[in-house]
Amino acid sequence: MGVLVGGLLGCGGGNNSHADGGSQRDSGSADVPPVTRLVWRQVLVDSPNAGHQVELALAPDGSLGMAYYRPTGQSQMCNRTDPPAPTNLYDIVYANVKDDGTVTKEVVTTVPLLNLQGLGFAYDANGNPAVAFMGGAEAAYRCGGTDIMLARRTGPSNWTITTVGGDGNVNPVFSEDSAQCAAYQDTCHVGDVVGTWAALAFSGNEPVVAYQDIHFGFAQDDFEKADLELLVGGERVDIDSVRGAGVYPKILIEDDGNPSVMHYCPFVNAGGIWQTWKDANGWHRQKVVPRMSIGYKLGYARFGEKHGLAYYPPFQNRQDVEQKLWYVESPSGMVWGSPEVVDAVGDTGKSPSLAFDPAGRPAIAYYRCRDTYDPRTQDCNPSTDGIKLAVKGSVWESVLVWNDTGVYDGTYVALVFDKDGLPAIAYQAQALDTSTSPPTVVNELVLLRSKVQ
Ligand SMILES: [Ca+2]
Ligand SMILES: [Ca+2]
Ligand SMILES: [Ca+2]
Repeated sequence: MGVLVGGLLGCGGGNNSHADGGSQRDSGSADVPPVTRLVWRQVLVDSPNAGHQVELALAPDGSLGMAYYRPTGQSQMCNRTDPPAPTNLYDIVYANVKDDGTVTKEVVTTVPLLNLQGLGFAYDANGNPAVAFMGGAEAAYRCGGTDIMLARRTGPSNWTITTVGGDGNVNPVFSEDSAQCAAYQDTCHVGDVVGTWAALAFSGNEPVVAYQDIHFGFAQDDFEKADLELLVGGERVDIDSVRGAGVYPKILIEDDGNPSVMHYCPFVNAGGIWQTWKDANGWHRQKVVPRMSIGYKLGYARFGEKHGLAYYPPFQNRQDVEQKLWYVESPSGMVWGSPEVVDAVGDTGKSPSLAFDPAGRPAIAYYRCRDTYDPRTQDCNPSTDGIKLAVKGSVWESVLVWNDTGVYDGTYVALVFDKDGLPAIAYQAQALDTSTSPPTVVNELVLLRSKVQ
């Protein structure tokens, strides 16, 4: 444990629902406590430099699993640039926390990456965890891993890693995409860099992996014309082609076993948040949220037929939308209502993670950057920030779950409901350790467990 544990963890603050990417059975009504009656305790999962882009899931055995990046502090030289340049090495870590607080951690693999751009985490039908990520080989013009990879746990500290794809040469499912791809010099098929923004879900034991194809992966044009690709039914397909889509994807598996993918397109030609899904009639897609800048990451979950999406628009000179937490719901998974503001106090809603509680109420865990709205700054305030949880009964009710002064508590946030139907939140706590010279940044991965007061 790091020297900041006392500072980070010392200040006591206070089913069957599935979080982002999970599926959800109807469970009828259930007794659920008001969010204001929950008390919280911290479990330190990893320190001193852990929790980057953490994803959280309820394991079939009732324990809680997490996958995240942990910088190794090491790098390797890449000769794709002139002069050669170092590429940072990151551990991908799987952590498991049992009810009694026992924490186990395993390094799944170590990958060289230019940027951290997400990972997918889920349990298969046999209860084995799996991680989808960008790794594998370098590309012609890009350093670090440039393939979409899948790691599946086959035993303690034992992971079988396969390459899902090394390039983006797969066919679009939409005929208009095929036409557009052809009009852009066959862009959707060229290049050798895939795997940014990986997402993972299981249809039974069959992995469904969403990821971007960024073609050659170095020019602005490559990102503007990125594809969103999907491994589904053992086959790779292109489900959104040459429009720059596929940022922050989340996958839900519907009752018929087909996927519904929510993803963000930051570019003008298709800007906004899109839903792309398959049913017995084939593939469909629609824009759910109009064009705006969206911050890391999307919350997407369902409860029976009801689907929900949570998102956070950062500063963009649009006071009507920015620096608030938003939610939009669909009763069917196909027709969406109007977006509603969940929380608008200060700069709030970063890293939103959505799950439904056992009564079918949407719940969102997120980071409040500061408690006052000020479009002139995007700096967070460690005194007035913190982890928040909002739950919608008849109206949205939100509580501050945790805020330690001097700590940025919530740089990455993930929510699930545990086997008792109570919310659990994984987050990264970031603080400066001034006992070292020079001071060092400490990134702790913390799991918050709740019980009814
Ligand atoms: Ca590649
Ligand atoms: Ca492609
Ligand atoms: Ca704080």
